Amino acid sequence: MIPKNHPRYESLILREKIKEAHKKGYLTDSGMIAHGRGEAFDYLIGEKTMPPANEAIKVAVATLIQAKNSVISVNGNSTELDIDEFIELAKNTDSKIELNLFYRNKKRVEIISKLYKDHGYENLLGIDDKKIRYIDNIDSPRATASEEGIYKSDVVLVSLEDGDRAEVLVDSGKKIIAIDLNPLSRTAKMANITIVDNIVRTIPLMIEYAKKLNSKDESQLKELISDFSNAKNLNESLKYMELSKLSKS
Ligand code: PTJ
Repeated sequence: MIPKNHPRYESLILREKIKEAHKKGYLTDSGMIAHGRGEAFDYLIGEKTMPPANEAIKVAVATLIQAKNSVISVNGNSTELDIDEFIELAKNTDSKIELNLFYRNKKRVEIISKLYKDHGYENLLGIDDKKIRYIDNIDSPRATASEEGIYKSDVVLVSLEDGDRAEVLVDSGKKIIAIDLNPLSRTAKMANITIVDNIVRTIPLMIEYAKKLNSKDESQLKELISDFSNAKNLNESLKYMELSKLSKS
């Protein structure tokens, strides 16, 4: 039992959740390592949403609302940390949710599908192996997508994403929104819009913005999106973190 007045209470609670999901078999071993990496970056940014992340969040939400076929891609870690929030965000931005596991196996797909059902979401995509297609015919587990979801999408929101897969998605011409605490990761650099923040803070903020931006017309949304430069935003995050000296680009 972690005492509520512990200075690292929130962070320790998240760690417990990750451990539990791993014990239950739907969060992979590497997912625990990925979480630890995230924790380190979160520590460096003071476990708060930085101003450049807030800006990227607004642009990301406008992009999701404006999309013709937007998809929120989820995996073991993101499901454990934010399942209800992803469902709510999907509802508020008219997006689909697709399961895309880097370490895919039948047991994980079954447990996660059931979790979404138990949380009231019946339409999780990407769970039927027979319906999986390969983006741009790239015969790789990194390029898998469901026909109705990511395969046909124009905008995909990814979090805790591996760089190879982000590259496949970007190369296929889709607009990629990434949430990644590491502004130096390949995914962060490759995406069109990167939110350098913890998904546990980002998704609730995205829901708030979606509620506000839903009433804007297309030209107002376009204006919001057009001024955004991902490279510039990442640089601002790095400066904020005082890690700019580590950046090679
Ligand atoms: O569930 P699966 O099989 O799809 O596996 C997913 C993992 C996480 C194992 C896989 O995608 C992976 O290997 O991810 P990486 O390459 O370790 O990248 C994870 C990135 O997410 C790292 O840059 C972390 O800093 C970042 N990260 C970790 N936790 C969070 C995070 N970013 C935002 N919010 C977090 N809570």
